[in-house]
Amino acid sequence: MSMIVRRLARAATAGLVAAAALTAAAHSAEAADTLGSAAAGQGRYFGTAVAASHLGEADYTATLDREFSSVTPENEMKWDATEPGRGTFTFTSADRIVDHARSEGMDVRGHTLVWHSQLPSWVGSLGASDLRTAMNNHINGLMGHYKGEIHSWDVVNEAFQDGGSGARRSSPFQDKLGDGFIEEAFRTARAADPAAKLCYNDYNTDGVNAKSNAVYNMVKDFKSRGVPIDCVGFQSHFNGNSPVPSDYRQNLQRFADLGVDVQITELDIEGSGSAQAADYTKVVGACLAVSRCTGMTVWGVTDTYSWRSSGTPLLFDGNYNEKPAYDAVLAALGGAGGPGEPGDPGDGAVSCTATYTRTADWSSGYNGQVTITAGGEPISSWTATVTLPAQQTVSSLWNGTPTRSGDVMTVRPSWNGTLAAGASTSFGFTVAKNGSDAAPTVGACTAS
Ligand code: 9MR
Repeated sequence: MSMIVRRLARAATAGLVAAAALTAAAHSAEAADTLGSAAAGQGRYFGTAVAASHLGEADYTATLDREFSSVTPENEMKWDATEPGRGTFTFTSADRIVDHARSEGMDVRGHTLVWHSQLPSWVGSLGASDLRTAMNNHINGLMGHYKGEIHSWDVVNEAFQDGGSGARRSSPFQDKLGDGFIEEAFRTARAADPAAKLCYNDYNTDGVNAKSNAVYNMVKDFKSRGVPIDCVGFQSHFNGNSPVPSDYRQNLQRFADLGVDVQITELDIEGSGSAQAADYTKVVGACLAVSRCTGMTVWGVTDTYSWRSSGTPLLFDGNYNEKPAYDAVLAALGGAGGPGEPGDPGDGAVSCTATYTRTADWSSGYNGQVTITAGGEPISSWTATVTLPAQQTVSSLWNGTPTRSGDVMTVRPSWNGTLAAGASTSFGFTVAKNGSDAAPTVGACTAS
């Protein structure tokens, strides 16, 4: 991709050029060959977390500048970094990132204004009235300093507990100001920079569960009462204990249906090779399937500097080589897929992912659909398994060839085995519930 097209791509995601013009430019020139330009072709940004301390490293900065259209300061905008003493603001490190991003035409996500962690001790020692003043002053201080320069702010981060309760997490803000602190923070933020998108950001909210239900109910309440909120961030830190949820796309969609944008804000997936690549394909596919999913951010440029570096969760290895996960993301974004650079690890490894949706539902039955998406290489066939709850029976299946063994249905292609890298097909089926409304389990997809 030419430098001009790349800059156009960045300008468009920054809102300076209409997305349609950008798409035309990117397509007419040549297939996008960077994450940022390929995402721009889909009307999305593709960002990364950045640490100011690495901006002097040539490989780090070259990779950052070439590939990404948005940056999130990994730690530099947090409270401990920006207001270490009450009313004393320091923006040196954050400014370094914002200045770099602006000089490269990248967007900036602001992370984060009100969070229980990385909070200087003086905040925790304030009484309720002073704490409220300090919270609003902090929001005004940061948003005022960067007014007009931040496309989205994580106004409140991680305010809900893990586990099944859906309760608020204990923090100085929650404990002293009560549930209303979130609403107050968003109202203050809207006034401080009306042009910035205001996001609530959290983790373990990526699928439908008690925690995401609690966030969902809060957003629904905010929308119904006119509390200003524009987006919800899904951090998306995945590993073996916390895999990409099968209902990821549905969860993003239900939030979008409330009338907010959704963003994937801190994506990393521990693993390697084609399995990691397939998971990344799934995440990108989920975002692209939700029209209000406006962009994705991975939580770092290289595995070496990841907060989970031993899990090698990112798209570039320690030598800034593109990993199979990189090829998969680029292909899923519609960029130049196919064979990677000579010596690119994992070249030629075929993979696919299978994601399940219930597309219709009535009292005695439902229709299910499984979408098969090829990974970073073209495939000529795929196999997916669907395990049904014991009572349920399948009355018909289309766009696939099933064989059944007990509760497990193995489905292979009918006419639709051949898929380009990153391309999708789907098969559907009708199920008689026979008293069980439970969802089937879709197993891993295998490709050849
Ligand atoms: O990646 C960040 C790491 O460098 C910091 O030490 C850590 C401290 O809390 O925060 C990490 O970023 C977190 C982000 O700000 C909020 N969501 C979870 C991220 C990973 O811990």
